[in-house]
Amino acid sequence: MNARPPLRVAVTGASGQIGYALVFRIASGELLGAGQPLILHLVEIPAALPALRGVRMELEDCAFPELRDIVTTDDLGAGFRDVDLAFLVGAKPRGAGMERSDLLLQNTDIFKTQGRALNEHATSETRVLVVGNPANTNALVAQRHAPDLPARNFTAMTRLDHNRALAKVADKLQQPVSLLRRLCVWGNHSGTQYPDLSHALVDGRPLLESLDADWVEKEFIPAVAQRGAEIIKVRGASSAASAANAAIQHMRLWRENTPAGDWTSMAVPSDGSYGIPEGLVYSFPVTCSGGRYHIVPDLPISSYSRERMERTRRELEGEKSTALG
Ligand code: NAX
Repeated sequence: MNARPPLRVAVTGASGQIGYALVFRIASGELLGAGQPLILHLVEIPAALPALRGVRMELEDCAFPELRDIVTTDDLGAGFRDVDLAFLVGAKPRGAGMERSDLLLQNTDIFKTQGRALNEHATSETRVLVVGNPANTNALVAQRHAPDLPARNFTAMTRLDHNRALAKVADKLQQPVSLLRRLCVWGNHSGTQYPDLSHALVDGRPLLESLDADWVEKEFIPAVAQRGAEIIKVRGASSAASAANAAIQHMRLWRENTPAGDWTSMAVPSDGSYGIPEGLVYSFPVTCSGGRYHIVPDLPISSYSRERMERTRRELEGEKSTALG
């Protein structure tokens, strides 16, 4: 008989497209591993509760062996109480004619409320991943409204951008993704992000030896940064399965270890590394071990990289001042 206590996993926006792609994979054991029981806390706005009931029924119909209970709620107290992991996916989408600053402010309200609820109902061990956009700044807002929780527990997702970069380079080199190491994405999950190949290796050799600098600057960086928009154009809806996949990877790597000699990209509160102001939620290359992430230290930064890193930093500081006044 399994003696492990269940872990509690919260997902907001659980009946949205990413939520629908995410919760079944979590319930199947892909996040926590076989033999780890779990309880899902699925959080939605009142209007989406009927759809959420449908998601719950489908989860029940999967008869997942490790899924011990499902909480469906529009109450953040019930949603976040004692959760071990929180995926904050639900957010206000950008409507027609809406300015980016309007989107930012409407989401600021949502993430202020969620930060306060986490502060009250979650624990100092709760790990938070913000997926809902603008993800970095939403994570910053939630963190600022949860003063009793460790700031480092609040992160935002750039692993989807990291994966897009891996896939693009693998395709260009006609090499499997498994041979690539040490790519990273710096900064904001937005068009200013900087997917950086300067430290990357292919089969142990510096990757830039095999790539033309012009291709990197003119094709690779814009293609990765604009991939989300490209998916919307082709699919008629934004990335969902690939976002859910990246969210699971982000949390798994955080709880477990990054493979030896490799990194992942995570947007985390800066500790001042690379001149990024402390507290700004900025994507860095990180390693994970012992259940913690560590920003990769002391990488040499070229003047080109510095300029790109600063551009995305400036955008994040602008978002921060709009969101926090
Ligand atoms: P959907 O509109 O399909 O689903 C969002 C769900 O969130 C809806 O069911 C809605 O009812 C719910 N919701 C809204 N406000 C809520 C609140 N205050 N509390 C709880 N639930 C709430 O969007 P979806 O495609 O699932 O995308 C979700 C978010 O992920 C969006 O903000 C989107 O921009 C963002 N993304 C972030 C990515 C990243 O890499 N960080 C990539 C994919 C995606 O674009």
